[in-house]
Amino acid sequence: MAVVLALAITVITLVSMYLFTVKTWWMPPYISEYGQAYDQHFMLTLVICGIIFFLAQLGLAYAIFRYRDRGQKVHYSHGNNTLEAIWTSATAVLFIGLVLWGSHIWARAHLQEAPAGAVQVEAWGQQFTWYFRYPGPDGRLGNTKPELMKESIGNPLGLDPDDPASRDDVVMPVIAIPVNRPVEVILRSKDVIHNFAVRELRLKQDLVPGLENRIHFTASQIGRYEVPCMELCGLGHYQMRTFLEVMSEADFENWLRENAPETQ
Ligand SMILES: [Cu+2]
Repeated sequence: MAVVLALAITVITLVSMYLFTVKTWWMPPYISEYGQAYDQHFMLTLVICGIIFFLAQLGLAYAIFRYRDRGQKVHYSHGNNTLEAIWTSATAVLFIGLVLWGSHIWARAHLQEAPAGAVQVEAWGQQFTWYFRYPGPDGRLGNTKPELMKESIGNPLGLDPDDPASRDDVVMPVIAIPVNRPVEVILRSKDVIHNFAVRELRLKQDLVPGLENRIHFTASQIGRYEVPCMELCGLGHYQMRTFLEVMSEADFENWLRENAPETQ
């Protein structure tokens, strides 16, 4: 039995290593300025963890095989405190080190301010749908009021009709952006925590009720990319998805104009 178990662990280890090495299931190519740095850091983490995984699993298989029951007398072991202390601190140093090493990539998208002139889009999460708001020709996102939020009259975000800046705001169920231009997305939630994630941008950020979380990026490839909600937000979470449409500058201007509200 021990021999079978040791063999099974070895086979599972080798198959897992193979799948990662030939990249059987892999990320789509990146389209943002963070892609290269993120992918490099991801590979570094994967290689380090892969080597540790490989050695640990083979060690386990070896121990199962070597110390299998052959009718010998059982020897009781208290373990080894020194070894435990060494590998626990080594793990801590390794993981905290990887986080510190990679944190500047994260900070570029999440903490640094968006470049001046970035296209602003407000992204709203709501169980279980997305809304995206553009400032309109005046370049200003108008006031919103929670008490005015009403889907049935076409005002899901509670745009305030008394604020002139709100009147030209464009509200859409998909997010369109121009290619090769900096975009700032302001993330807000109407109810619970949601998560805005686009694999191709290598970006992921929570939408937290009461906060305005900002991220920025420049998309370099025209196309249509999935935007799933990446935070389990309730029963309908699985259907909370929309698309990021990266367009040429001209197509984007047209799209905004076509979807502008009638009352101006
Ligand atoms: Cu959600």
